[in-house]
Amino acid sequence: MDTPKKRIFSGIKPSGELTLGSYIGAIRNWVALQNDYDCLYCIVDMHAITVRQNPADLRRRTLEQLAQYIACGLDPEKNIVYIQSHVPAHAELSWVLGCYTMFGELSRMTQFKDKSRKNADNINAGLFTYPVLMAADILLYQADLVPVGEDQKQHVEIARDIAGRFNQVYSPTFTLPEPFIPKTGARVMSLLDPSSKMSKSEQGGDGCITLLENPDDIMRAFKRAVTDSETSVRFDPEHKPGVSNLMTIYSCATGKSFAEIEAEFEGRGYGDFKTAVGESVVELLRPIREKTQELLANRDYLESIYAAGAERAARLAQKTLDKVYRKVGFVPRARG
Ligand code: ATP
Ligand code: LTN
Repeated sequence: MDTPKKRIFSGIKPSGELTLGSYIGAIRNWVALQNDYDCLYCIVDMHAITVRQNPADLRRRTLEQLAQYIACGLDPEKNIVYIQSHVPAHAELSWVLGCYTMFGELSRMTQFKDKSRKNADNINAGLFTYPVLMAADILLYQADLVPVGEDQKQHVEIARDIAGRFNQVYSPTFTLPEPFIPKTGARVMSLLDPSSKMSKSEQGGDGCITLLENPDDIMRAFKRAVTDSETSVRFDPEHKPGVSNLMTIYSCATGKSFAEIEAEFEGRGYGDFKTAVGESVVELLRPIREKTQELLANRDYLESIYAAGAERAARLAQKTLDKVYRKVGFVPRARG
């Protein structure tokens, strides 16, 4: 008998246009996993509102993100693709898990500290309990693996801790999830400031490449990318963060190894190198951009995808939620 496939869950907030970082650090890996795992890929709109969003933009970006998931190669037949707010069990489990999460452990989350600094006028409770909702996302589906970029490792670890605690207090209920982080491209840095992550909520300017960006803008951004005062293309993230970041991007776009890239640009200047990286990204993103535009013109199709996705997800989620409600001692709802 075949062993059942392992379960994967991951999500991205529709808090800005998807970037080359979201693609290389997350979506690209989702696509690679879709044949060998049983996968759910979510658009986590409830997480997005922990930072103030313009409602019309949030709605537009949510649909755009769905189109982009598919354009990047996620097959909505093979995977469950859906919108978080369409499955109420996320919010329901999140409340319960919050009662098994400590104030102290949430206070240590680096993303909370980081976002509090950046949104000092809106340090709301949702921002603080964000990891609890994320734990609910993952644990509802009994996910074994959570493919994310490096920055989300701490959040998957706290989900695991919460699951372990709940299992300990009651009896085995949740699968303990593990982060699944790519070897190359786990952290794509800003082109203008290679010490900070390329981030979709800090767009504008040439530091960030969005998936829908046009070729001229992509080339301009790469030509302006910050490097260093040497001339050699060499992978050394500590001393040459800008060049190493460009090498990572180039390697992901072309499949070439760092050694091959170093050999290719031996004795050539940074100008040639930046042009080559830019061109590789233009070619990487071209089909994604075109396919996204095509899908966005077909709203009925997109609606049928997210409707079917939510239905399939809700069925799986309800099983876990029922189990949890029973274990904590809630009276089952009367039938009929
Ligand atoms: P925001 O700026 O709104 O916080 P973000 O750009 O950091 O958003 P997320 O929605 O937090 O994007 O991340 C989506 C997924 O992409 C996560 O798995 C995250 O780890 C990964 N990711 C995001 N940015 C990068 C990056 N620059 N390099 C590698 N992975 C990334
Ligand atoms: N916190 C993540 C987005 C996210 C997520 C998840 C990722 C929300 N729920 C569940 C993996 C699994 C982020 O900021 N990138």
